[in-house]
Amino acid sequence: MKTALVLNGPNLNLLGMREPAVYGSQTLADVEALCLKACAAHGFKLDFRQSNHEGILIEAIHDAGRAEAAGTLAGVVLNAGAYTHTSVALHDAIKGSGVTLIELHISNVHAREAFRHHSYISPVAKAVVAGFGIKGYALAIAGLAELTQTV
Ligand code: CA2
Repeated sequence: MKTALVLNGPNLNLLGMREPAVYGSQTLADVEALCLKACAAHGFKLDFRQSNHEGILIEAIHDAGRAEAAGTLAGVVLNAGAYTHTSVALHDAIKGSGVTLIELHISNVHAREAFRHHSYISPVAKAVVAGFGIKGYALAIAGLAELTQTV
């Protein structure tokens, strides 16, 4: 059974505590429970993480690239938070690791402020999910199953 890594970036630990109009009222623990269900439905083990530190996210992506090459990881669902719009380092890490990665956003970033319209992740992502609220995590996991299906 392969693992799906769901990686969450800065401030996503605050989910459900502020800005419910944008991000909903469910917490990151609720997101993890939803991901666990989606992974079970698609035959994945779940590795669910959050960090506010760019370097930790980068190292997790490097490790994920090695795990995918070794055949133990299906790929990554990444909500890079605000690093989406700023991080050349994350872009380079994704490209360099060769990992299969789905970019995810809870909100529709294209319907928000102009500074959220550009993503450094999109050019190196296999696919992008945005605007479905936290249900997008389940959709991204289903997408990862679709992308990695061998039969
Ligand atoms: O829509 C998304 O998932 C985002 O990746 C969320 C990021 C934002 O910077 C991106 O533009 C879009 C923000 C994550 C912080 O989430 C908070 C949740 C509750 C309270 C404060 C921040």
